[in-house]
Amino acid sequence: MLGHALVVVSDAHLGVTPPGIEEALLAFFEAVPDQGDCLLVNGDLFDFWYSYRRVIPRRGFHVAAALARLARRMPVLMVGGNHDRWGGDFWQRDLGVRFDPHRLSFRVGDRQVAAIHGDGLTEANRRAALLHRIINHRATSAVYRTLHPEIGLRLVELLSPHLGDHTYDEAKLALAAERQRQWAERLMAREPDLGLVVMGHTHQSATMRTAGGGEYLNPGAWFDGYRYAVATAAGAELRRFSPTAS
Ligand SMILES: [Mn+2]
Repeated sequence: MLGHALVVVSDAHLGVTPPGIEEALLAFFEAVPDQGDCLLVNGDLFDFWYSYRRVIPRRGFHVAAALARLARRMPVLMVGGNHDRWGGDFWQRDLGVRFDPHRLSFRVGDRQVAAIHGDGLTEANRRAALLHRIINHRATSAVYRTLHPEIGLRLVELLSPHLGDHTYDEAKLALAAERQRQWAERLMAREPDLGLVVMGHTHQSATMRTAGGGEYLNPGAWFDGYRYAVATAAGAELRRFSPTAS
C-alpha cells in the first residue's frame, strides 16, 4: 500500500504551455505533502519527453529535479502519456519515481487502483488511431534514438503542432470524455477488484461512481487552471491549485 491520500496530476504539456504553468507546477509539487501522502503523475507531464541513454532533455530539468526531491519524501508514480511515453529507466533508476509507459497498478488505502493515461483506447478517427500506432512502434523509437538530441528535439518541436490531438470543439471533447468514462466502466467490470481507475488525456475533469462501487477519476489538465485531484477512501475530489495562496 502506498498511502491513504493519492494526489493526482496530469496533462501539464510542459514545453508548449506558458512558463507560468511550469512555475505553478513546481509550487504545487512543494505543496503536495500538505495534500496527500503519495503522488501520481498520470501522463503528458511534458509535451515531449525522451529518455536518451546519456542525455537529459534540458527543458524538463527543473520538474525532474522537483520530482526527485519529492520522491525522497513520499511514493511518486508516473505513467507515460502519448507525449512522454519514452521514459525508459530514467525516472525509476535516477529519480526513484515508479514509472510505467502504459499502466500502473497499486493500492491506496483499501482500494486497488489502475492508472492509465488513456490514449489509443477510444480515439474516434482513424488518423488518430494510426498515429498512435506509429508513435508507439518500437521501430519509431529506435530510429529516433539515432538522431542527435539537438536535431531530434527540434524535429519534434516542428512536427508537434501537426501531430497533436488538439480540438476545441465542445461536442467532440464531451464525446471523448464520455467514451473514456464508459471504457473505465468496462475495465472495472472486467477487473472487479479495481476500486479506482485514474485516467487523463481528454483534459476533461470528471469523477463517477459505478454501480459496483468502483470509481473513475480524470483530474482534468493541469495547464487548464491548475487542475488536480485527491483520492481517499471517501472518494476522489477535483481541486484547483492557487499558486499565490500556498
Ligand atoms: Mn494525452
